[in-house]
Amino acid sequence: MALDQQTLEQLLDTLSRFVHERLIPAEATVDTEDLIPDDIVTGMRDLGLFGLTIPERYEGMGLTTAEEVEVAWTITHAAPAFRSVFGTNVTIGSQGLVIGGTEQQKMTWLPRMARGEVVASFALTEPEAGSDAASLTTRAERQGNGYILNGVKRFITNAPVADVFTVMARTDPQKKGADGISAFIVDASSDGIRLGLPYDKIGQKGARVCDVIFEDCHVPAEALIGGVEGKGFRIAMQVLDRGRLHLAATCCGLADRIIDEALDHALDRRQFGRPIGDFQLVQAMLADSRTEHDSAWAFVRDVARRATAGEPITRLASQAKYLASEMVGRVADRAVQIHGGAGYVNETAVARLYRDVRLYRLYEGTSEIQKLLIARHMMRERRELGSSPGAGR
Ligand code: COS
Repeated sequence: MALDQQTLEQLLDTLSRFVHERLIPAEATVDTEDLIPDDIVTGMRDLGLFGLTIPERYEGMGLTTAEEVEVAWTITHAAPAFRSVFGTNVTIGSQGLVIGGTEQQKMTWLPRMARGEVVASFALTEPEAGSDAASLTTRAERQGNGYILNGVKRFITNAPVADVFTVMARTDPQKKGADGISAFIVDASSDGIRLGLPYDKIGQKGARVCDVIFEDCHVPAEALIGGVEGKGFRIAMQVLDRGRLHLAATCCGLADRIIDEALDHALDRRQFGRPIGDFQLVQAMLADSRTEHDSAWAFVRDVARRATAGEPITRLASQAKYLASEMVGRVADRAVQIHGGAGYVNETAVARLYRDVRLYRLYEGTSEIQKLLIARHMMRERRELGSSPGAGR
């Protein structure tokens, strides 16, 4: 259910204060210690951030997609590792259940996810199945009244702290592609689950990522999301549609923050007897960044509005993610350039954010996969509808 405008603005104001008073001051320490302090996680729980998109019926805030992107933009004015604390509960970790879960599955897990009592992770990627997600080989073999899971899931965000996983696994080995894949909601405390060591990433320090290894892990039949086999890949793709749009909004929030950092530096830093912002080559970088952010953000908001109105957004979500993730990469690169040598040392915010934003062109589908998806949809739309509508239709 949509919030009224005043409630939404109050929420965004509160989050903006949280970002500036609690998160930004903690960024440098989080980067060096690779850990988000417990009091910040508690603060996020108190603000209801774990349940932003979970329907109110299951104790979440039930934000519409249009509202969700405003929240994502606001919160990512701080380093993106903070968002990842609750990010999987809000997007890929919970949405499989929201989209395809049975009432029983929803009642069991969603209220606890919304309250931040459990952390939910999304386990799709494997060592040999990254961009080609439909080639995954993790097996879910029917045995008695349940399934036995075997396989390895790679680069799973929040796995080191997860209480529950949405796991995509092959229930029908005869079907090689998407059709043989089912989705399961798996309690992380089940026997037969082992975690790899946390990855030492180049950025987003504090965000936790590791492999998850299933070795004869028995799950009950009730763990099959929706109670029907063969729907797992489609569920995962629908989850990613919304996840990609959410990520696009976070790219825009980060870009806006980075532009502020660059602008402050351009005004403060003096060379040749004047602020470097007086020089036209610096001005050009600022102008390009501002313009690129504003256009990407306008597009993301438009797609979110369409999603809220119930329009299909698969292609548009890929466009938004591609556009915004490439945009924030360029914005961060220019900000480092404006900072000069200071932009290359980790005590400077833009140096850390430059490392952080690199991930956006990779996860939840690389830029190359987004382009492939966009073009595929354009061609299908032309074949089936006789047109491939642009966003301005
Ligand atoms: N919503 C609903 N259904 C979808 C869908 C979506 N967004 N996307 C695909 N499907 C359905 C298709 O309609 C198709 O079903 P039908 O055969 O009944 O039509 C089925 O799923 C298979 O889809 P498709 O043929 O497009 O699968 P491909 O193997 O060609 O894979 C890509 C498509 C490459 C786009 C997919 O594997 C992908 O997104 N890869 C990137 C994965 C990713 O983002 N990984 C990051 C990990 S999560 S952090």
